[in-house]
Order: sequence, then C-alpha cells, then structure tokens
Amino acid sequence: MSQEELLKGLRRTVEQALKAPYYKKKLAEVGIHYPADIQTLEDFQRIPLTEKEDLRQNYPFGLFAEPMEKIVRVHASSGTTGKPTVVGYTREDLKLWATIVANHLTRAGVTANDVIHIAYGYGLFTGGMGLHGGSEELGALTIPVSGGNTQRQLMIMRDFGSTVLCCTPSYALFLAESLEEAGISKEELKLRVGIFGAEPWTDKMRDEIEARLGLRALDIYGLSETMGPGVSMECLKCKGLHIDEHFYPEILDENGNVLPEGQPGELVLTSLGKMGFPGLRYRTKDLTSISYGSCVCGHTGWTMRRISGRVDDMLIIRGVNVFPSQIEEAILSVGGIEPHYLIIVDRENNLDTLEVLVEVNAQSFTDEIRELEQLQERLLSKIEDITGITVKVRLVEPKSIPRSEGKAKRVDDKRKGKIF
Ligand code: DLL
Repeated sequence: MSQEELLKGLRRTVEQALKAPYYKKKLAEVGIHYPADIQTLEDFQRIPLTEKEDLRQNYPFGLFAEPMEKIVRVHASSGTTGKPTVVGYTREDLKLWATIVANHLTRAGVTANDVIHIAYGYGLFTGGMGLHGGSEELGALTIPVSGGNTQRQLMIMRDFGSTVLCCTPSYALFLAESLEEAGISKEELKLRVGIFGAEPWTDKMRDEIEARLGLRALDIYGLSETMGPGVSMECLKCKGLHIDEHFYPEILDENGNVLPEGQPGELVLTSLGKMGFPGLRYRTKDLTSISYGSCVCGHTGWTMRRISGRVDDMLIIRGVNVFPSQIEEAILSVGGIEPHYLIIVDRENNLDTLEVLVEVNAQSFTDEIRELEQLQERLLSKIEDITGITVKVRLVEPKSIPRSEGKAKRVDDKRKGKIF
C-alpha cells in the first residue's frame, strides 16, 4: 500500500471515529476536527492512544460510530475487573472480517475442500464466530463444535474427518492428551493444519503440538477491540504473522514514542475500513516487533513476530522483569515433563517468591526419587538461567494441573492485594 493510500485509509477511520462524541472530543483536544487535518503520518501520531479504559468509560455502546440500527452483532471481552468491553459490527464489517480470515486461511493452504473443526468458544468471545465466518466465506465444511466436551470433540474429529483444527494451543494439547488416553492414534485422524491463538505460546509448544497431533500448527492473533481473530496469522511459507492490510500497526516504547521497524515494543493498532467500531491507535498491551516486506505466500505489507508477552503480563520479581513465556521455554526444553505448568507468585517477608509447578509425565512419575530430584534440579537451573532469578520448582503428579478449554491460566499472583 502506498503512503498516499495509507493516509487515505487513516483519514477514513478518523472520519468514522469523529461520529462518536467521545472520540470527537478527544481529537478536538489535539486540534483534529476534520479528516483533512491528517496530512502526514506525524499528524496521525498526534492522535491520543485508545485504551481498554476508554471502552469501559463508554460501556456498553458509547464508542459505536454507526447508528444502532446498522449494528447487527456485538462481541465482548472480559477484563480482569468489572464490566466487559463491548464492540459492535455492521453487516459490512462482518463481511470484511470473514474475508480477512478467509484470506489468511488460503495463505495457510486451507481450501474449500477442508473440514474445519472450530473448537474456539462461540458466544461473546470472538474466537468461534470469527473463524466460523472465515471458514464459511472460504466455502469449507464448517463444524461449529465450540469448546468443551472433549470426548465428543474426539468423536467428531474422527467421524467427520476434520482436517483443520481451530482452538487455543493449550486446548490443542489437552485434545492431544485425551486422544492418547482414548487410544486413538493421530494416523486415524485427518488433521493437517492447526490454527491456534488467543493466548501466548512458544515455538517449543508448537513442536510439541505438531508432533502429537500430526499437523502444521500456525499462530493466529487478534483481539476483540480491533475485530477478533485475523488481525494477523502465519502462512505456510515463513515465520512471522502477516498483518492483514486492514490494520495499520505501530510499535511504541514505554513512553509512547513510535519505534522503528524491527524494534520490540507494544503493538498499537488502527483499523482501516471497519465502520461500526473503528479502532483508533488502540493499545493492545501486547509485545512484539514488526517488519515490512513481501512473502512468497503472496502477502505484501507488515509482518509481526509471535507475541512475546503482554505489558501487563510481565511479572516483576524482586525488581527483575520475568515473562511467563520464558518459563515455558525453559520447561519445554527439559525432557520427562508435560507442558502443563502453573506459576505461583507470592510475597514472604517482603520478598517476592516465584514457584513453578510442573507436571512430570507418566513415565518419569514411576522413576526413583533420586531421578526425580535430578529432573527437578535440571529444571530449576534451566529456569534460573533463562530468567536470571532464583525460583522454586515443584514437580506434581501427571494430570494434576487443571486443563483449560479456552485460554489457559498460567499465573497465580497471590501478591495482589498484599501490601507487604
Ligand atoms: O483472543 C481473539 C482471538 C480468538 C485471537 C481466537 C486468536 C484466536 P480477546 O479475547 O479480546 O480476543 O483477547 C485478546 O489475547 O490482546 C493477546 O493478549 C491475546 N492473544 C490473542 N491471540 C494471541 C496470540 C482474542 N496468537 C488478547 N498469541 C490479545 C499471543 C494472543 N497472545
């Protein structure tokens, strides 16, 4: 997209946003009254960032930019506190969303001949309906199983011949485990591609899922505030998630300065072409970096790296920044354990403590105590090497950490609410 086309798209989004009184006021404060006030990218960067808090203040429909009779669907995402944030779509927005997801699926080698098993939750969460729209747009056979009822999922996958599995990576692992327990081999299934996202995961986790389910596991990213799944997705040809051209990405440092290509920071997104709920410089709180270029799959534009964590996911342990993804990487690099873990953060005598509960696999579980101790030692030093902090590691029995059907809960921060 040329610079002129981009500016035209940004002006169009500003024009749309100006229809919502809240945005109108915020934009007026920085001297932007008309779309034509955006003549350069520097003008655009004067626009104040939008945050989840802005959505909360306008709960439920205050930021919608089209009259309610034009809004045909809402989705919502639950925050850690209080009311959900609500987003609205016009009929054209839904069509655009479906096309964007269908294009990603095509770049992942998925065709109308595929059988797409959608085990993301249906409902206010955008996962189920988002993939559903794209799958139907593509003309594939769409199975709207939604999350949960794992035994039924296995039966459907085998009997209906599902070829593409869409769910969170943690649920994909749970499905793999359940298949093994049910004595169904991956060769009995026809799965060939997995479209996994909605939560952070690592390349090590990808290897594990690919080996156990016998498919190519691809990462899909998105958030309800900017549309839902499909902001970006990996193709079959390269690493990195291609950002659809209907989103303009910026990467910001902690002071809100726009960073150059390749530098890691917080992803800020502006939607181009979405009408009901235009996203204007929305702070995702997700950490990544972006680069511009073309890929052999046919995509030209921005590509982002896998999300490494969230600004607010970052744990500060005795002053050191620690991301759950670093701990996952350490866990998955040591053999004899399952990729199921829980990080417990607490404070004792004014000192932060971090304990990692990790499941041993059934085979290691029967080992001698001494071997288990050695395993624990290996794990401990790996985590300490990667994070640079002292931690505790507790090995727990197979299957004792709760499994999730949606987004996995990896961190239990017991310090919240504790003053000392
Ligand atoms: O999780 C949308 C989605 C559904 C994406 C299905 C992919 C697949 P929300 O519930 O609003 O929307 O949560 C958005 O989830 O800001 C990230 O922190 C996280 N997230 C989403 N995809 C990924 C991913 C959906 N691929 C929040 N990797 C985002 C890491 C992800 N984190």
